[in-house]
Amino acid sequence: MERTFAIIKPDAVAANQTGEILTIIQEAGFRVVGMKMKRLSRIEAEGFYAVHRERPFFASLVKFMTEGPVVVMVLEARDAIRKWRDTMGATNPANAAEGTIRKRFAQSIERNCVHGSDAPETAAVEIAFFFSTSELL
Ligand code: 3AN
Repeated sequence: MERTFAIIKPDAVAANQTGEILTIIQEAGFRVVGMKMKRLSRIEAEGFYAVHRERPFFASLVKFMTEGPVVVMVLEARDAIRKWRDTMGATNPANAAEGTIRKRFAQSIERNCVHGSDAPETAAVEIAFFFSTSELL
């Protein structure tokens, strides 16, 4: 079993898509081992996306990620990291495959409704960024 970190981003929470996205997650066979709703501070969003600090879209990304509440989650499944990225679809919804969450709900490459870790190392860092061990059930 593997764990990955997921976010339902402010665009999807504001559009009341949280329930539908959770249904997709559960029907895909993930076990939700941690979940909370919170509003990211600027400091948290900058820290979380620190690898993108030099990118031209960084300031806009931080503004977007702090504009309203998000749902942060830890998902468990066999091959969870790849499986969740496949379920989300491509970063740019224009390139996302039919049936993926981003194809269905995302508005743009920035407002793309969900996040998923891209590798085991980043999953471990991202999970620890938001959850203590006792919050993973
Ligand atoms: P992913 O979320 O698919 O792993 P990353 O890690 O490359 O994609 O990008 C992190 C986030 O930064 C994306 N989810 C998206 O919100 C934003 N982003 C990525 N590339 C762009 C871009 N070219 N323009 C605006 N925002 C972007």
